[in-house]
Amino acid sequence: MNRYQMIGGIGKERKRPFGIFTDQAGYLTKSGKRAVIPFECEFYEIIDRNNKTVFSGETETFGEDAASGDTVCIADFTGFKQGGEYRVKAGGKISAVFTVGNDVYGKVLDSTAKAFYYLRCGCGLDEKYAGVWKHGKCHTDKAVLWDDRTVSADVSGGWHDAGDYGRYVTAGAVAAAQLLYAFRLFPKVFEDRRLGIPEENGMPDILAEVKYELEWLMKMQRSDGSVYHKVTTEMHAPFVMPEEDTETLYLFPASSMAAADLTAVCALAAEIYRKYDAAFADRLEKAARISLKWLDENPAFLPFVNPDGVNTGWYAQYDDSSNRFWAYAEMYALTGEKTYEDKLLPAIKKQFPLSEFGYAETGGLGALAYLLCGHEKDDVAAMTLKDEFTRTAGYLKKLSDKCGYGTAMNPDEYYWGSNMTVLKRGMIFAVCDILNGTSYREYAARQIHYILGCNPLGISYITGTGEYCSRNPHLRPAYADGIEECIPGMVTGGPNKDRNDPFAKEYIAEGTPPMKCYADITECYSLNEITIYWNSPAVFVLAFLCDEDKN
Ligand code: 9MR
Ligand code: ZN
Repeated sequence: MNRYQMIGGIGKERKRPFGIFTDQAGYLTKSGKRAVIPFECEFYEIIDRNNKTVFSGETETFGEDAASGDTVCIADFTGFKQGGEYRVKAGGKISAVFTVGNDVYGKVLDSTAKAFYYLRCGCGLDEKYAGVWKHGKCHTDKAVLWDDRTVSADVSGGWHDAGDYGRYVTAGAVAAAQLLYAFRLFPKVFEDRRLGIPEENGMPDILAEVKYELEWLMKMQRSDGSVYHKVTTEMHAPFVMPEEDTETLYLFPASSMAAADLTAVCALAAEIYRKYDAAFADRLEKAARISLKWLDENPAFLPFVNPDGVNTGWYAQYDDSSNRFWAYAEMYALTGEKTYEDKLLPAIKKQFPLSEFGYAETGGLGALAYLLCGHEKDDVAAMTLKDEFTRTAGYLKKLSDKCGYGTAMNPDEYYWGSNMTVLKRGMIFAVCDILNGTSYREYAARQIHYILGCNPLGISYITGTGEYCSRNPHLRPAYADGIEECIPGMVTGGPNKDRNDPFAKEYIAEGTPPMKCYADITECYSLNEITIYWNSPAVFVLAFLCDEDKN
């Protein structure tokens, strides 16, 4: 059985229950509050749990929205500041329930952060932490070298990448780095935050969780500093629990992206963990230095090519310059050694995007490392990097204003994992807000509002959050555990106009507006999968919104 014949026949989606769209977690008392009404109407009301009208107003006409194909009106109730649980009512339709208050995103932040625990590999999930979603130890066998079947190594640990059970270095390093930056920029949000996961040396839980991935990443490093690109089975497992996936694990060849990303995330982590666990920080720094040496000695791009017949993820890249830039930037940030700065400065020539926080394009992570570091900086370079964030945020702000649902996206950008793009753009707004003082906060919030239900399907794309949310993600344990309630806190990929899987093609008619090319159906892996690097930008933006200092 493979990805294409998983469950047997395509199911039907649940009926969409709401006709007016809001963030189903809610709105901070002081912040902007907008509901989107996908039809023309003049007035709206806010009703409380007893159906009593507590606020009303006139809608604003937005007109035709290209990405959804809807003609929309906006109910802007920013002026309503009374804490409680409400719905919006207009034209005989209602919205899902939402909260107005001062801590509306804390719970969803907890669940999106804890999602990583549920994806842990190489251990069992204990009932104490995982509750009904506990499971046995998985993927603990040694992995065999793809290129030399006589050699095997222990690379157990880390997080399952996604709905599949593969573990991929570039994806893992970037997800870990986004979480580490969330901690670094919003430490107060995480310092006392208990996620209900095993504790580590008295460090904040978010760091304990990321440590689990970092330990695995270091196992993927070879003694010469090169780094295996991924460890997976030959073919994706069928829809079974992780402990039932006992096919041979393979270690696939090294890539220069893997070496660079490992260097970068270990250098970043070395600084952050020193305060909590000096021995771990020393190991991270050593690992970073070994891989950096390998990068220095191997300046040519070393691609990863999925061998014939292997159907697990590829994470293909055709250039590694943004990854190398990120590696040198983090090493400079960690050590202040000029040789690293000399290597990173020439890279700021814009042959790759400097504000991207992606699993492949990592220029924005390098830019953050340099801008936030405490060492002496080249003024022109620092200005260039900061300007790039500002320019990008300015451009994205315009996109958001042009969209009825407030996403900072062009209508043609809803491709596989579009929710990640929305959230990464939320990160850019948040970063800009931090670098420039406050002016983009509302735009960051709008990206979260869209993810949590202010979208033309009225669905919250985060499992377990909201009255109507993704419930059937393409996530093996979530299907195989037989438990009705889905593992919470998982960000699904979202609308994909290209409908890159046969089930999506069957279920969603050609010509459907991009923002509506989604279905909450397990089989639709190009719409409804989850991944660690779709969750990590959600954690980042939610942490930004939870940071009282930034409110
Ligand atoms: O997230 C990736 C998406 O951007 C690509 O378009 C897609 C096809 O190459 O692959 C996605 O990554 C998948 C990875 O290869 C394996 N694990 C699941 C990932 C999410 O679908
Ligand atoms: Zn596993």
